Amino acid sequence: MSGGQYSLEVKEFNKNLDLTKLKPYGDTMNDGKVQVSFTLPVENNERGVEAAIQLAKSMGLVDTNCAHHEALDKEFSFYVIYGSLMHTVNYEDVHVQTVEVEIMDMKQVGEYIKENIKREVVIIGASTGTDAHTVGIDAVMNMKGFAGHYGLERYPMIEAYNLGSQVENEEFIKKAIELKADVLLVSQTVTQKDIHIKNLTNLVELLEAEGIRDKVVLICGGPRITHELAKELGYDAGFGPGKFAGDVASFAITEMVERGLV
Ligand code: B12
Repeated sequence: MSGGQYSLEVKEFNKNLDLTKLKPYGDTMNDGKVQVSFTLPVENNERGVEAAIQLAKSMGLVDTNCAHHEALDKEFSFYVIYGSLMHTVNYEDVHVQTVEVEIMDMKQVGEYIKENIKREVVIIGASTGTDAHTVGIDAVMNMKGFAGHYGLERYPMIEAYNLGSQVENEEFIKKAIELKADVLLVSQTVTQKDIHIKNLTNLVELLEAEGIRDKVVLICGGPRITHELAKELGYDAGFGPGKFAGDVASFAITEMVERGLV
């Protein structure tokens, strides 16, 4: 197929795309195809399958079919339901708060600090409260990094301290004061019963009580953390999956300079 023919076909195909009525894409535009999977606390049999299909219909799925079902235990069964979603979303009205900063690579970060801050930047990080997950904070901080992105420990002009997991907020603040930290990184993975909200809020309150909230750049991150949530909770920024040391470092040092924390 020639290039011209191909782009003509793509144009024809996209004609049916209306961003004000966005739908999932399966194999034809606007078919709304989705797959949902869930567990029901009932036996794996025809009745369970029918219950699963009815639930899928109540979610707004039509042309449903049960692609897979299996017993997990005597009284628990797992379902995969395939169908077409009736609902649409107006993509033109979808707005999200994101961290808006020019992302620098490791070398550029070092140069920016030398030029604008003129001393090493101290960054401490931890997974706080009862949270035992370390992989997220390690991904951002460890020398070897994650998914091809080196961690902050490798960055020139950055002194990075990874305190690990299950660090109490009080202990975290004590360490921040002791190390004269410029930037505080908090990782929260467990969100059951909104434990992350309570923990993150408590940290801000303690920092305010110590009178140091305005003197540091405060950043949180984790699989369910968004920039919007972080801002709501009193943080300077929030980072979720797909973000790495470069994103965090770029934001932190730009923020330090903008706020005169140099
Ligand atoms: C590995 C793991 C564990 C390991 C952790 C080992 C370790 N040393 O970390 C162990 C087995 C110990 C564990 C325990 C538990 N776990 Co667990 N665990 C996982 C698992 C499989 C992977 C998490 C992970 O490592 N992701 C990889 C990292 C790289 O991704 P990430 O954290 O999102 O990090 C990225 C970004 O979010 C961001 N980021 C993260 N942190 C930060 C911080 C900053 C400052 C910044 C800028 C960015 C940033 O950068 C990273 C790179 O892009 C997940 C399920 C899953 N597949 O995700 C469950 C999961 C997180 N665990 C879960 C649970 C419930 C638990 C337990 C409570 C289970 C139990 N009942 O005992 C305990 C928790 C105990 C405790 N006190 O915390 C649930 C959490 C549910 C929830 N929403 O609350 C999950 C989702 C599993 C599930 N589906 O139920 N777990």
